[in-house]
Amino acid sequence: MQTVTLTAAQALVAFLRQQYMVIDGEEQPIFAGVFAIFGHGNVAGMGEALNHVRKEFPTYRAHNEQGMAHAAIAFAKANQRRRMMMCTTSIGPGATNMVTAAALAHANRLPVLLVVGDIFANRKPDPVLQQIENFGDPSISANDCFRPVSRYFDRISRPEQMINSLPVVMQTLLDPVNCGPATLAFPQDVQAEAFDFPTSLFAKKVHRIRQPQAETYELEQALEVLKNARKPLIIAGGGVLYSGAAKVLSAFAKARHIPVAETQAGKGCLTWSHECAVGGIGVTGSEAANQLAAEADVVLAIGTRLQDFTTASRTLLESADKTLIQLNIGSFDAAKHNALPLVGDAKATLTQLNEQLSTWRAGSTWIAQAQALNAQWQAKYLALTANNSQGLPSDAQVLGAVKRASQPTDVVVCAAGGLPGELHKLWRAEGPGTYHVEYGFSCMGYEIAGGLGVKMASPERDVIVVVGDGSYMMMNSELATSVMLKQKLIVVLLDNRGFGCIHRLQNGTGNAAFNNLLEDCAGDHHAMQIDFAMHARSMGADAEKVSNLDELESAITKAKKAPKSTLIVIDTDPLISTDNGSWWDVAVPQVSHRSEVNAAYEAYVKQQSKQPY
Ligand SMILES: Cc1ncc(C[n+]2csc(CCOP(=O)(O)OP(=O)(O)O)c2C)c(N)n1
Ligand SMILES: [Mg+2]
Repeated sequence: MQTVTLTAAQALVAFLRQQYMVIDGEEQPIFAGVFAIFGHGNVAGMGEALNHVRKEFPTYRAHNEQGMAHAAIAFAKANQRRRMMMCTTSIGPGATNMVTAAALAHANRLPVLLVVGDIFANRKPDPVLQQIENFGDPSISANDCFRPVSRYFDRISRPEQMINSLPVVMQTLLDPVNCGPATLAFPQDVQAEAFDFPTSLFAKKVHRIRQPQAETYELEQALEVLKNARKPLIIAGGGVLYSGAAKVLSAFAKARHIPVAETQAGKGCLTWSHECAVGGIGVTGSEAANQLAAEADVVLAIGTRLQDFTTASRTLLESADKTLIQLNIGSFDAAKHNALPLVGDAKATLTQLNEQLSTWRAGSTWIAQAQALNAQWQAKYLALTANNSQGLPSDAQVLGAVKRASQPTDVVVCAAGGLPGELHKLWRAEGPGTYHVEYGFSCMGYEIAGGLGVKMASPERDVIVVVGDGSYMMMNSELATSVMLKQKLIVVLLDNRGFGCIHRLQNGTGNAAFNNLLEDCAGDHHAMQIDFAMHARSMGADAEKVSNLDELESAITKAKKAPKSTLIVIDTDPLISTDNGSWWDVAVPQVSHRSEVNAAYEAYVKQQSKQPY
């Protein structure tokens, strides 16, 4: 057997560089590079291996491990899970800083390779700096925190374990069902240890994502239901985009007269102006989509995990007179909500359905009704996003201005706060790749770091990050990385002086204003006059504060021409959001000394009675 002597870290890097994917008929390396923050635990071993190949396989230094992993995860999402990155950290806090990002990738089913430094496998110098020391089990380290938030977890305690582990890492990262974070806990002594690896481990490997068709029995069941449907509705989730099924869906919906609503992850499957598009679905959806969902007799959910925001906490899709078909590549998802399962790849299975539905299409009155409802919603969109604010603008009005100043090819990026709801309802997405909202984990602090990953994945597009003051304060340091790496972002920061959406939620559950808006917090809120523009400027970005929507539009136009990242701040009203009449299950206290809470509890019980269980 031919062998080559490499350290375990060198072997990892050599292996990753040989993994390819066919994208649009062209072979491309799967790994675009590495985000690394070095420390003890990776600087000597991984650092040496990465430095050696830095020209062909770039390493990027970020400012926060969670941030860099967000960027890597966003990169994978923007590449429809076909290309990705590795992130490596030191042991201890460097590693655990990345646990939140692992959970984010896990919830969103997005691939990322996390290589976290670990304590010595030989245990000679124990306890080392940053070692947690589990008294009863020395095999446990801080990295065991990654287990529940990884799709694959291995601790490499001998270099030769790589030979078996690496192919499983690839299988996990590329499997459309199991896809998510793969974590290698990599003890620092093992990283640096040499082994005679078989050269076959480093042969070029070209991968493809599996796209299985549905099996006959489930397909026939679904066809039977669809052919008898009078009022069918499609819910398109992120799986449609990952499967590359957007075009097929667009043609299918058009030919079959089926309105299409979208989840957060699925938004952009159709352009907003598509004749079957009815907007977002659920708690943050359009009134058109939600009314159609209430009336529909058959709901075909495609590539969605149907989380509570999509189902309005199970009050929207589950009723005796509705049949739910779950077309999903994962049987775990397909079986949810007592649905008729249709297990298969979205593109392959939609193609099968299309072939076998023959001339069937839903009645023309149903699609006409959908179009009429959508027209009403579009009129509401125009009213809500118009530039006519008297006082501070609403989030919706800011989004209207951002949209007017942007191009159809731009990508909007967001994750948490009030903005994702407003975006889902009111952003006119222009097709796949133009809408990137992380709402599986809705993680504050994803926005700017995520924007960086999106920009690295789509250099030809302008990336517009919209972010609240709360999220910005939680994590903003990858703005400096965007300046250093010349990955230009346009960041629009909506400053409503606090956690506006949680303040509204608190109020909606009968609670008093407390600990959300700065003015309701302990301490001297007058002392909190954060100059966000100055802060961004100090990190090398261009920045300005604008005082109205006209200035905002001009500032975006200017930022689009600028060579580097720009942050634009605008003050907004924390009390206004767009109501679509839908319900979200947030547990209200059963007893309270506040009469408002007691009233909210009564209303809560009424809403709960609409849930099936
Ligand atoms: C890491 C993290 N911590 C807490 C939350 C809960 N949370 C959701 S939105 C929010 C407030 C966001 O404030 P801001 O970014 O200013 O947006 P706004 O609500 O004002 O629109 C909080 C605390 C979260 N989603 N993520
Ligand atoms: Mg805020």
